[in-house]
This record gives sequence, C-alpha cells and structure tokens, in this order.
Amino acid sequence: MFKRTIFLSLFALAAVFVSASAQDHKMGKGTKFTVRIENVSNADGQVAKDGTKWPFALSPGLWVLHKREVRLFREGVVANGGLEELAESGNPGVLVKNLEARGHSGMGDVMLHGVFNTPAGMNGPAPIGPGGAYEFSFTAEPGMRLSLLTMFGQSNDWFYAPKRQGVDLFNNGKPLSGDITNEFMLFDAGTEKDEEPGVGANQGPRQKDPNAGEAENGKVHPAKTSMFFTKNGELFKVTITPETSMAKM
Ligand SMILES: [Ca+2]
Ligand SMILES: [Ca+2]
Repeated sequence: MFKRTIFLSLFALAAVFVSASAQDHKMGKGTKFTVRIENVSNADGQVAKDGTKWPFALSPGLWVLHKREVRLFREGVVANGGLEELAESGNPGVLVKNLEARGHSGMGDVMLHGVFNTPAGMNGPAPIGPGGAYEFSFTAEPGMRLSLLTMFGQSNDWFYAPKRQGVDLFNNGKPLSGDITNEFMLFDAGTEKDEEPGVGANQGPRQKDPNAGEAENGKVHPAKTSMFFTKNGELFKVTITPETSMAKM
C-alpha cells in the first residue's frame, strides 16, 4: 500500500486557494458535455530504477472553452501566466487568475472555464491516484474547443494538455463523443530540472515547498524523453459524453 495520507496532502494545500465552481454561463442552445478524467494506472504502482513503487497521479487542473487560441502556454516559449505553478505543484489558481484578468483588462471576453479539484466520491480537493477520477460538465456551441491542463503528479514540471490548441468539441456540427485520451500529450514546462519520476526529492509529494527544485531555464516542450510520453492509455483515460448520447444510456 502507498502512504496515501501523505500523498494526498501534496496538492491539497495549493488547491485550497481555488474554488471549484465553474461560472454560470447563458449560452442559448448549446450541448451539455461531461468530461471524465480517470486514472487507470496499475494499482500496484510504477517501479523506479531502485525498485521503489510509486503511484501515478494527476493533479487538480483547469479547463477552458475557447474559440480562438487560448494560449495557456505555447510550445517553444518560456512558461508564464501560472503554468509553472500548475506544472510544479498542481496548483491551477494562478492560471485561473490570469485568465480572468485578461477579460477584466479588455483583452477579450472571460472564457467559460473552471477548475477540477475534487475527485469523484470525495469531499475535498485532492490529486487522483489509481482508480480515482475527476468529472466536470459545461455547455458548448459549435466552433468551441476544450483545453485542460493537469500536472503529472510525481514529476518536477510535467503536465498534460491537448496536443494542439484545444480539442474540437464539434465535427460538422456533431458533438464530440467517446474516448479522447490520445488528444492529450505530456509536456515539460521547462521550469525545473527533471529528476527520476516518483522518487525525486523536489517533486510534489516529497518537496519541502511548492517551488523546491533546480531551475531549468528552458521552454515548454513535449516530454519526449520521458518513458511515460507514449503511455497515455495505460495511465489515464479521458472521455467526453454529450447529453444526447447520455440520454440513450
Ligand atoms: Ca523539466
Ligand atoms: Ca519541484
């Protein structure tokens, strides 16, 4: 068994600063979607080089609906706007604040967005370990895309996000439905030097403070050198269900 209490406390601190409420949004006749992010990784854990077993986990995160590019981050560019806090400590709060500030400064409307931080069946914010899931719902219209960011819990600065700038929620007016796991990719935020996942002293569950670790001074890039880069479906599953198909179930 994993030391679950210690593990669960890791992101809870950061997540407390973020309210779980999504904004109310009057959108006329949109389609209601439910997104489920499920940790399907082996309950026995992943095995480090020294034999240590550690659980794959995903942190609380942020979701955004957008029509244009949302620019929560850009590949090949230095992380800013709260990406570092999300990628290093699983705290989406700074990203949310910055997103909302854009609307207030007249740089465009505040996009429909929210935070997922409370695992299904739990009462408070926590990361999801093996068997855990986050769920959230929203109403969207054709032309809209979904972005979501969540930290690879036992890394220094890795996170999952859509490969491209958002996942199209409609295809020729037809709502997206089913498994969208492979729309996501593992990125390295380029803000902290990597240690071996699951055992590094400066990673989520073990680090002394949310910013502990050696600076990388790099740019956001796909985490291609990670052995987890090609393991999406073995580790987690993302499904999206539009209301029309939910009615048939
Ligand atoms: Ca890194
Ligand atoms: Ca760190």
